[in-house]
Amino acid sequence: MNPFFQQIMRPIFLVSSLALVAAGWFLLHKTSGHAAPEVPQKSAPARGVGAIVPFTTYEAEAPENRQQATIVRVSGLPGSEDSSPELEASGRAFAQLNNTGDFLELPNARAANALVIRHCIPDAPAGGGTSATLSLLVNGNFRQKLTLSSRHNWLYGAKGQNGQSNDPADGQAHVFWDETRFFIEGGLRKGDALRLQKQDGDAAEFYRIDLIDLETAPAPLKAPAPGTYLAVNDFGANGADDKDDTPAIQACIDAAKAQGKIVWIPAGTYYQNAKFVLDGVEVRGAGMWRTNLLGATEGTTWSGNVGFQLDGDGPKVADLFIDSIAHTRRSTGGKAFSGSAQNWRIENVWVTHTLTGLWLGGNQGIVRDCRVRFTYADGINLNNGASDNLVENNHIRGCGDDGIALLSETEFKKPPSTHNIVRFNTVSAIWWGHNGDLAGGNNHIFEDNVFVDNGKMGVFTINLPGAFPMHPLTDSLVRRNLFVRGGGNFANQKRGALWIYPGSTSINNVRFEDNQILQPVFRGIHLTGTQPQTTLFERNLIDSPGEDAIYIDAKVEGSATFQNNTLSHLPASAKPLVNRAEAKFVVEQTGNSWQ
Ligand SMILES: [Ca+2]
Ligand SMILES: [Ca+2]
Repeated sequence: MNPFFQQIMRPIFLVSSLALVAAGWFLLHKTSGHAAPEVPQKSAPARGVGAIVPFTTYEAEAPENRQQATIVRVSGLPGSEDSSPELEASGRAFAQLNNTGDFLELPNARAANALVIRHCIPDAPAGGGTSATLSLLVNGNFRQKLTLSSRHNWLYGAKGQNGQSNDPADGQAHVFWDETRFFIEGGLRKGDALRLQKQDGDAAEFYRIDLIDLETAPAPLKAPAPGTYLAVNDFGANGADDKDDTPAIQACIDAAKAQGKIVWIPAGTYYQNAKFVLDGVEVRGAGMWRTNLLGATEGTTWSGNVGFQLDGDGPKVADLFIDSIAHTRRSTGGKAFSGSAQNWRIENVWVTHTLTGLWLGGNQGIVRDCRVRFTYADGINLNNGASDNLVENNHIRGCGDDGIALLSETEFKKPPSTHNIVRFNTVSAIWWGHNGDLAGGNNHIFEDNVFVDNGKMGVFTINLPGAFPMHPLTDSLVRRNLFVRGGGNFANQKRGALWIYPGSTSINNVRFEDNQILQPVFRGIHLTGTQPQTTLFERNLIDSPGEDAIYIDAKVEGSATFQNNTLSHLPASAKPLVNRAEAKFVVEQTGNSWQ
């Protein structure tokens, strides 16, 4: 274990006295129906699971809200080709305003100056999106109009596939939700009633609201210490006009590289038309609510025209917001972060509407305290031999592929990736792929994460498909995670909340300990694939599965040990454990609640 790894293994978070809310645990247990049993854990986390975030999430459908609205929920088990707003919604439910006067009200809101709405308004008849206002009221008094858009959501394609066309003629609709953020004029005091209402002039045929995040966005951060930085404004960038800032900011980056200084981007909105290359350079903004980098043109490559390429030793980006206008093809949005660097850092960055959030190789990097919302593909993906990296306390929602993935591909001819840690993250409402994906390499850890809701697949996978050959996965640990409502019916597979698939290479000595698997849509644990797998499941809880709690497909080879696991609220027609592989797959069971 190298010194870096030891350092990041220590608990890093000092929870401040600010009114921070552990997003995952509290809200989910408040809204998850009948209580799952308490099961003692073998090991204790440094704090509660999931990301600690400065905002509070209010699900629109929650019964404590006032609603003159239609509440829509998933009912029954999804078919393999199903796509629907409720299947892709957080909590698998939402509120819909149809008629003038309809509203959603939070009767007892927290103090806040900013909100995020996860919403869906109709698409244009020929695709490409519409926009419409919605009215915001506080304590019954009109405050402001909020302009919502469906430019990015509403994608189309063949049923059961991840189609990303804007043309409704190309097939079934999916990708129903987008997120938009606003400052609240005049702000909210604790206990105020916050209402979103369809009033005169709010012209969309319907307004679907999945959730609202309320937050007190901090004031703009101050510039770094005098003499340590170069400001992009001194190179011609202007965050108050609508002109392109790309050459000015890149010139500032290059000068900062030559002089060994930080790049400072003050509060403002800057337009970007080519990726910024950071060779070991540090870039800071005034905060994720204050410094905005907007991709202003459709890209032409997978890397796209927005965000940063990280190279060299020590590139760092912190405290800014990245948004892409791209919506015509998933690839044109580009990756907000690409490249392969040593000692990279990405902190307090908010990414949306890009192809991916992070798509990085490299070593000894840290991404933490970031938000990734609505990407066309993965939220955070470490690949290309990436090792000794930490993914911590990020909040990810609405990705078009894996929320957080560790890939160890063979195509780059690099050794297997090793020693990546993914912890204290919350990943929700993924429309394709899985919330978490551990695909090859060794000595990785996924711990203390909250993975919740997924439209098509499981919430956690070891996915080793033939189409993307990976190194074997060995000697890794998945523990103390909270997996909620995982599972989908992609290709009629009834994927379990945990979907373990060695399709082209093997899995050896992977341990699942002290995880809570709540309300899996189909199976809780689902072992499939054709290559050997050897796993241990110890002290996990499966509560309220939709079908058999543990399911082993017919072609699976290898062995699994299940010891001291707990199963509760099994449907009458379901079994605790089904081994269709029989003699080819050895199952050892000791001390489980169903024995
Ligand atoms: Ca919801
Ligand atoms: Ca400008």
